[in-house]
Amino acid sequence: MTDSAEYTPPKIWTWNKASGGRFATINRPIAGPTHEKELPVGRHPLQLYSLATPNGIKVTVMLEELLALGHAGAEYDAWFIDISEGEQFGSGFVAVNPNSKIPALMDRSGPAPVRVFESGAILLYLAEKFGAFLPAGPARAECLSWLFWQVGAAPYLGGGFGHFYAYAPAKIEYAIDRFAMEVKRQLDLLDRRLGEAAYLAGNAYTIADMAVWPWYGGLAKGRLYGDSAEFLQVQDYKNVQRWTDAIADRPAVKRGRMVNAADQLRERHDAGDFAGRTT
Ligand SMILES: N[C@@H](CCC(=O)N[C@@H](CS)C(=O)NCC(=O)O)C(=O)O
Repeated sequence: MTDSAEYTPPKIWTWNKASGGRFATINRPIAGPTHEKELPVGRHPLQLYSLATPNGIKVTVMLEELLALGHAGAEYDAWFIDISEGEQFGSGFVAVNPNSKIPALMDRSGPAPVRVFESGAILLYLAEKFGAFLPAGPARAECLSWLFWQVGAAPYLGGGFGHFYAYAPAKIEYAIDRFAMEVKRQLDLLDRRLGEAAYLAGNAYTIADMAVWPWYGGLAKGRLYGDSAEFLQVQDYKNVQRWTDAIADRPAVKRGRMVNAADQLRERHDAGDFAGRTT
């Protein structure tokens, strides 16, 4: 990396391993496995390979919500994937998610295992499999619109704002300004929508809320990116605050947040694993 603010890109980009910043050690310009490693398989129909990041929490919350509704087929084993150690590049993990990112799900309930990757796709797969948290009729379109909005919008929050505000090796005003503006716009968008309806798709809590809450609810409560809550003045988004609190109160959300967290429940294999634990 050059220190100069006046960086002129070379004709051909080459991989400079010393590019710096948090996560520099796991970023690389090629896909595929770096090493051979099989994944463990537990006794339940669903095998989740994940970590309690905002993307990971979406799925563990959904699974806990399904179990709370009585869907016994949603029982799952959740395995801890340490992305800081490069476990997402093991051959077994890459076979479940060729994109090498958590969360990744293997459904072993049928005659042949089905792999599902991308958190939005996993939420939709589970909602359709169990007929839950995805409304019918016009609310379905609204739900899918917000679900797809989230998977498109979050990289501006995490990869854009979060990266340049908290993780980049240098504070670059242009980059922080650009992404702070976009994230404030996103928060305002959500605030306006949540001023019209209790939840993103309407009156009911759906997979759209499960996708958006870990990111924008986390941001609204100061759980992401250092001092960003003050920097972005997140308390001003009153409807986002109300919605964030309502979802945080759900028992399944409290359980889902603990799963695959290094300091909580690294692995989850049974409902009894939560006993005696609090968020
Ligand atoms: N679009 C993906 C993003 C998943 C993602 O970025 N996962 C991160 C953790 S939150 C990860 O596994 N990073 C490891 C890496 O990039 O090597 C999704 O929604 O599932």
